Amino acid sequence: MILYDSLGPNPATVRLFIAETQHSFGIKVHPVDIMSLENRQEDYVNTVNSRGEVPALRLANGHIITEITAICEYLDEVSEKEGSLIGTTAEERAETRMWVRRVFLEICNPMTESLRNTEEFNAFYQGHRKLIEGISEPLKELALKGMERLNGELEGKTFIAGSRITLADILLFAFMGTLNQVIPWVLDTGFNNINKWYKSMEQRESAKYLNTAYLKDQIL
Ligand SMILES: N[C@@H](CCC(=O)N[C@@H](CS)C(=O)NCC(=O)O)C(=O)O
Repeated sequence: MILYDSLGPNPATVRLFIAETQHSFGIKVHPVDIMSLENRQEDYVNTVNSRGEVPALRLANGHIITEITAICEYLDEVSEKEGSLIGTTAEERAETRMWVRRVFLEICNPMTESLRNTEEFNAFYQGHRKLIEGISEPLKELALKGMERLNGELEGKTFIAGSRITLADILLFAFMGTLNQVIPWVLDTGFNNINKWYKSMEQRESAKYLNTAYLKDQIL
């Protein structure tokens, strides 16, 4: 398998997920330079991802899977390790997917779109994404509202779904851990339970996969 990998929260989610499975998939990492717009060139768009986005996973049979939750769920299913980061029963899987959806819709997506719609990033995304003037601040407010709610829901829990680590934790940690480099407010909200949870995620072995420099010549 080949993982088309790069900077940013979406690729980081997949790398961290792979690390947390503790399984060696033998995936070759293929770095894509999004800063030089390699992902928007004909070659990548025609042969890897028609949406011009990373990450993408090329399977051994040549088929390509995109969208981070689809990639993570696929890898979880083919992993030969005991356990699952989605769930081992129908109820656990439903619970994980519930939290993944909440975390993505209420926090990760508004956070990312807030960044994309800042003046600083406007030129970079122009022509590739739909940008709306003046929307960055309201989206930040939405993400903060989502974080406030999650902060309350984390009370007394180790992980977002309770006592087991799931894709929901990995997703939020990957987004906060990468986006804070450009919008530092994501780590500076003062939400005590989120702060405690973030610090515990930072201590995990998988956290080093936030760093793309670490991936040079990696087989995951
Ligand atoms: N819905 C996609 C989102 C992927 C995405 O937005 N990736 C970003 C990197 S974090 C990207 O490709 N950015 C490059 C660009 O917009 O030029 C997924 O779930 O994988």
